[in-house]
Amino acid sequence: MSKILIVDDSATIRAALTAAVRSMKHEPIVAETGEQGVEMFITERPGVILLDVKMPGIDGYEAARRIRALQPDEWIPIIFLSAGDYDQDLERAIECGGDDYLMKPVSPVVLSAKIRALQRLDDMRRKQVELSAQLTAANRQLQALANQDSLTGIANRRSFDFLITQHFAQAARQRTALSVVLCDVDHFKAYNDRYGHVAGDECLRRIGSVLASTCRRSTDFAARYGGEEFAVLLPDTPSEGALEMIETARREVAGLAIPHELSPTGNIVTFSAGIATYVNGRDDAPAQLIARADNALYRAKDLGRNRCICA
Ligand code: GH3
Ligand code: MG
Ligand code: MG
Repeated sequence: MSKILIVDDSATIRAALTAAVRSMKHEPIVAETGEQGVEMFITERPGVILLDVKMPGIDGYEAARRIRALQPDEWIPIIFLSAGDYDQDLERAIECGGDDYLMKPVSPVVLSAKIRALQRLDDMRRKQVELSAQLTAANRQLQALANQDSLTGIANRRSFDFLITQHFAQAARQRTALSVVLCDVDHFKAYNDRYGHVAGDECLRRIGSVLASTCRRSTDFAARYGGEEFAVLLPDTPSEGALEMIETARREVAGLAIPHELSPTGNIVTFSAGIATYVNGRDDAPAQLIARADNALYRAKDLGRNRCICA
């Protein structure tokens, strides 16, 4: 059962339509003028509107226009009722936002069939709107998954590559600093050999979450770069700031004291990091900046690991 709004200035027609709507097991709501019809549309939220064309005050066309304007993104079936010239009125009715047109006197059988047909359309439209909302949500979820590393849950290489391109261009344009940190877990092959890959995976998860949580600013960004390597992007951050950030993360990972009895760096899991900072057009492209960070990382490894070195 749905609410059917009847708008007609004639008491006889209102009574006839009310009876017809009741016999269809719908709930009739009645308005005597176009203005009242618009009001009742707002307060009653009917499922279908039966709208007389000729009424004192605003006519049916104007009432339909106002109703459509109230809900530009919604659709509610409107059937015009008129005694006028069929072809011309029908054209105008559709133009004013109506969906169908009935000649008076209205046959209850025809009215019932038209209401059913329009309700079917309305149901289909609702399902479509719902489906489209589900699709949007699924797309959003997919987008998030495409940018996420499945092991650690932090961002992946793909989103890092995308963001570094953006931030590099912005740093060049606005003459700001952009720091990149590459981190590599120390003696991780030995860790896997000694404790197994499952433990290795868990270790990477814990390091990833330390790096992500050490990113304080909303533009700071940590990603798994590949294997046991992580990358951190720090826009608008000079090398001293980047060093401070990654030292905090390094100490925190060491503080986890994950046992690694084959590691010479204190028999715990540690990582090394290389920092490079773009400033004053120093690098031509993101790849060059990353290469400098990579060189610094190699130096950190050479100097004994478990340390952070600036390029
Ligand atoms: P270094 O201190 O010089 O970095 O030594 P390393 O052993 O960490 O370096 P190497 O590149 O020789 O080995 C990296 C190891 O990281 C090899 C591989 O077993 C491990 N690894 C890479 N990706 C994953 C992963 O997703 N899960 C686990 N468990 N291990 C991984
Ligand atoms: Mg490595
Ligand atoms: Mg390593």
